[in-house]
Amino acid sequence: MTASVSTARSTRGKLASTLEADQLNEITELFTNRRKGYSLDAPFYTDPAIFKVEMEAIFGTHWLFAASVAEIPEPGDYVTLDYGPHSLIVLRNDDGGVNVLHNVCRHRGARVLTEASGSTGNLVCGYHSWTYSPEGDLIHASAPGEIDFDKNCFALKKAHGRIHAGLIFVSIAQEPPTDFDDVSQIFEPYMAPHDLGSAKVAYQQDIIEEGNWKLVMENNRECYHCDGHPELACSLFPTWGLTDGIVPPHLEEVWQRNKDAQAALEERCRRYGLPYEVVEELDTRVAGIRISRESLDGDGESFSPDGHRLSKKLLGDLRDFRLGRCSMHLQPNSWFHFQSDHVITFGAYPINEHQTLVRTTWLVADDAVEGVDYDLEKLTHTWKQTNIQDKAFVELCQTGAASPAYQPGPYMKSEYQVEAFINWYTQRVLEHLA
Ligand code: 3BY
Ligand code: FES
Repeated sequence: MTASVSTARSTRGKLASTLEADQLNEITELFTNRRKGYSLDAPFYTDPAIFKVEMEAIFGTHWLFAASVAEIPEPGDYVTLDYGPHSLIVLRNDDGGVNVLHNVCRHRGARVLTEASGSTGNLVCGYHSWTYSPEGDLIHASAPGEIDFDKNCFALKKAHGRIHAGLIFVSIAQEPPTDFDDVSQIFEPYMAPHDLGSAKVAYQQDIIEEGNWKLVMENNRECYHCDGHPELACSLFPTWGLTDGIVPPHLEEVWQRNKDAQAALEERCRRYGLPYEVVEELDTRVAGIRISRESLDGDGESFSPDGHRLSKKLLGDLRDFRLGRCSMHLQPNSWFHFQSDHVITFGAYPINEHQTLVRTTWLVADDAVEGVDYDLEKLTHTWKQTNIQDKAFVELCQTGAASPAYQPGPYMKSEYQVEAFINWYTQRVLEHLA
């Protein structure tokens, strides 16, 4: 907490230099006067100045999911991660950890690595061949006839990286919030048994949604719209949005079936020593989190039309396919579905105030053979379709926010996680602006 506040103080100076004082006051007022329980005012989705504030207060301050270790299994493997004006290199080091470096050459600022992923020894800038070690130290900068200069002063700028249960997180803050220490301890026991260290990438999909990143997140945080996901709906019990005690007569039978399946799932988890309690701290923590382990319909194993497994190989040391889905939401920009046979990770990376990159990665056991143990089309079908449908929903809302007729509307009870996301977001920005 103290750490994030001190970062906020040091960066407010930067905001003040890039935004007019009037503009900053206006933005602060918008955040302060927001009508609770209602969707945000239009400028939150359309105003480049607010985007600038978010790039500092949210994406410049907090821990962000970057990739899983399955994407960079060997020393020297890297991914580049771009969001807003930032580009980071996330490189696996010899110690099994990650080096996180700003992808901006210290000579004249060229991007050093231009590929989305790869494997490298030293990092060589393509412009004038300044060469950096994997730790980012400048080790070679030859220019004929040049007087010597102190190379120590021109290392690539470093950011923070950490790995928990095979998930890699980065932060570009000087002092990232320490609350993540506790949060990582909360989610590790849920995710670690799936052992992403012995998983491989089956498929990765990048889509650009023509919408503000918060619309992407809001859409992800509710299933009120899940009738719009016919493929996903096959593996979910059709009881989303319902609360105990208010079940319409035609859904009583399926409600009971879901309850029985959930009880059986929890019994299996107890038997295998897997945690199944719901964690609900979406806006009560600096590193907001939600975890729930939920039964799936049909065979209850995976996101397939009949709930049957999509890969024949169990992940990690798991001993049972019928583990439903263990879903995790992390503020500000990621969500995950862990099944016994595969894991799907999602990250939303803002490009600007009206465009967002959504990266989805499907992971299977590293000894699973494509075409033998899993069919790639079947493995990816449900979430590819769901992503296309979600993209359309987000884009409808972005168009609406740009219209003069747009006015914030009320969140329904089943949208409490959307509200928690918005509460978390506004609280974090207001702290930063304080
Ligand atoms: O990832 C999910 O579970 C959410 C639920 C509804 C929209 N999105 C598909
Ligand atoms: Fe990188 Fe010149 S800009 S070496």
